[in-house]
Amino acid sequence: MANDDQTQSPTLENLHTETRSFPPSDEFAAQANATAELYAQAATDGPEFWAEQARRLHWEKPFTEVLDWSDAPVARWFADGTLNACDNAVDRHVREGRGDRVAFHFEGEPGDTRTLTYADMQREVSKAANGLESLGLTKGDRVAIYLPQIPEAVIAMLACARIGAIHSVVFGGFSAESLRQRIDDAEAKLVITADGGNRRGAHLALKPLVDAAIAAGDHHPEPSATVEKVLVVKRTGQDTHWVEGRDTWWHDVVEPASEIHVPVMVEAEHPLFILYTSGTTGTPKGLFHTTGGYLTGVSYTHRVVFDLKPETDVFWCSADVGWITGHSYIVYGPMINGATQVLYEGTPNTPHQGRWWEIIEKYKVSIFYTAPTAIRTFMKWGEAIPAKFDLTSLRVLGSVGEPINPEAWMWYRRVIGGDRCPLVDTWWQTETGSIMISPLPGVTATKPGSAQVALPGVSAAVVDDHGDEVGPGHGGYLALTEPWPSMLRGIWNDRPRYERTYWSRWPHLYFAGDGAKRDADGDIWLLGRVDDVMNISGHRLSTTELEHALVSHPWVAEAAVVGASDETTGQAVVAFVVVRSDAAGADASGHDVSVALREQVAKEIGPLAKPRTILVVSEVPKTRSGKIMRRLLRDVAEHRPVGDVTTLADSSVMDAIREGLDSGK
Ligand code: 6R9
Repeated sequence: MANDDQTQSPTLENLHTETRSFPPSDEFAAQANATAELYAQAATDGPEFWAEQARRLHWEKPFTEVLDWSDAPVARWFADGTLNACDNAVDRHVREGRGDRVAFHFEGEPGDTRTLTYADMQREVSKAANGLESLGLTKGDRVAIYLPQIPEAVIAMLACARIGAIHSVVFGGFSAESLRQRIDDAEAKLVITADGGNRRGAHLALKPLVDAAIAAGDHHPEPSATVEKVLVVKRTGQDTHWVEGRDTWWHDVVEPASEIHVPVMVEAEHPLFILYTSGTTGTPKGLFHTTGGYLTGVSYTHRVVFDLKPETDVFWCSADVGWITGHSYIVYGPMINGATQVLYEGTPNTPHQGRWWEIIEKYKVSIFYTAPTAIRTFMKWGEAIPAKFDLTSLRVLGSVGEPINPEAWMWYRRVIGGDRCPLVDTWWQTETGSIMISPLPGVTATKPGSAQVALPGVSAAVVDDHGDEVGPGHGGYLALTEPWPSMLRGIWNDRPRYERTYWSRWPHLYFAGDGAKRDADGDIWLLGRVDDVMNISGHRLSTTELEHALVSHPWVAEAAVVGASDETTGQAVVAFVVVRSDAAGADASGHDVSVALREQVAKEIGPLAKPRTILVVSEVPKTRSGKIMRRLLRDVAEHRPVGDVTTLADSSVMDAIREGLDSGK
């Protein structure tokens, strides 16, 4: 969310410098989809560059208009063209002779598998689209999808797109109350769910949460006014309460439906989906994306950032389809590009800590896209685990979701990528729809910890409080300076909030909410959300840089840093660290760890950044999408009762941290 405090100096104290650099190999560069000329071409062509990318899609009616920015900050791209997202992601491949290519190798957590070719996908989405229409759904209706990570989640999204309905996927880990909020805000007519999913070897029920969400309850005296039907996929086979007349089985509606369905062509600006993202305050924002521009952005970036060769690569994005990463880099980008993918239902340590590496070996995954939080977890488990598997099929690695610590980057590159794979750190947001800042494999010499450069066609800047660009070596705020096709078109039903949140800080600049710096080479470093900036004795320090410094110590697997108010220094650094299981010399009392890590920070950043307090914990609290919840740690550091923990992936983490503190650590 936008930070309204305009008084702070934007200059961050950036003392960490990175000298390691990994230029692309000649072999990789020779075959890469991206070339250095792309930057020059995009700069010369302006919006026409995007029109060229958009023409790779299949348009029923080709567009003649490119960008209409007259109603800024709501853009219209390719507005007089018509197309269908599902037709582009599925039917087109069958039409053009690629029907036998595998679209998904699905792997359930219990070990069940399913292979779906593009021709299979066409049959499945057609039946599902006919099923949805038989339930009375039509163009423009909203559908809430609350499913585990199973093929039906992808099929349901694409079936909505096929009939012009707007999907709103709610991550299966969210509570009934969160689901209800999202159903109400979008006025969803249908909820698609499952009896349950598989999680850590157990059956996790979903349908009871849908029942609770729709019914009257503590927060809602009335039942949902909009939901007419609930469509239920049978996944686990567990007992399920049934509301006659409202609930129907997916297999009863979809299985008997016809395999023939003509996709409903929509205008380029027809909304494709709503996806809710939590702000730091207030209700979740229903960000929405439209069809033509979004599909252009995700397919272009997927092709150039991951160097996809659809005939030979196997792509695996480990995100959940309930997040933007799953929307853009499981469903729409890769499928438009005709990729073969892995879809995995479960957790990385079920039934053992090598499950992901086993999957990479089994399906010969060649492009792997995951999050720093996962990498740090694997570092904690130790490199002996991935060493047991053959990972030589890998050729490109990607990271997304948070700044990746240089040491985690180096570990990912060496242990998983065998020192051979280009590693792309991709910065983007639900709002941006597709990757905005990233190295290009085969072109960019990569630098551990930095997302580096705006993609060809994207205009990013690091600016100060006045919106003026800072020079090399300086910090400020990340802004995007020109409209791009996959930009959000707004917050559902709330244009004022859209303008206020993203466009009010500086005129004509999109405020991303992230701190950033330019290093001496002009490369961009992301420094976390601006609310995560600390002010220590008048020096502005980024929590991210401190965390990088801590994680660069061999004992530390993970670190979360917050600023706690301090009478002397204004704020003081409090660090929560997870010690690696193989850390030799770390004393369990935390005493030696504190001494060593304070020195480490002094050495890497400077004495003023030395943490006042270092607390050794077993885990740091994270949201379900893997972002550290510093707000809760700040409550602990400032001895306040801990705030709302409902969006935590595991709420017991905070109890454990509290208990650790109370027992004198
Ligand atoms: C795709 C996604 C967006 C926020 C964003 C930033 C952080 C994402 C990052 C990164 C540093 C990266 N973020 N990728 N920070 N380096 N490579 O995560 O979307 O869930 O909307 O989060 O995530 O803070 O503003 P979303």
